[in-house]
Amino acid sequence: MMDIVIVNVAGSALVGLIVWWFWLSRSVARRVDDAPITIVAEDGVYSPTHIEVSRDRPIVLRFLRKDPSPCAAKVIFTELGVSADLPVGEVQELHLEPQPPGEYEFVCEMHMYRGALSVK
Ligand SMILES: [Cu+2]
Repeated sequence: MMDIVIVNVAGSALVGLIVWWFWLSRSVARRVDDAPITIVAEDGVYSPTHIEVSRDRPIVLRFLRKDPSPCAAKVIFTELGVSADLPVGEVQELHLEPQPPGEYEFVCEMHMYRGALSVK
């Protein structure tokens, strides 16, 4: 009887964690229309991971690569055909053409770093 209770509690906690994770990972989208923010590449993640901008407006993104490993050396916007070299410890500003609404992925060359640009 006690075993079943423990399993249920653990199960609920796990479900809760998964829900929280997905909800959180969507909710941390950062709007960058008015004040460009800096996307930091460190420890295998871009932070923030999810950027939100308005449609049909020029997009300015700043990248700061803190990870010295070659993995983080390049950022690639797959759908947009845009890529940029990221020098270590230096802010690199990227100017993108206005885009129609959609979800645009940005990754490192090995696709270990992953981020999403939402145009709304
Ligand atoms: Cu990489």
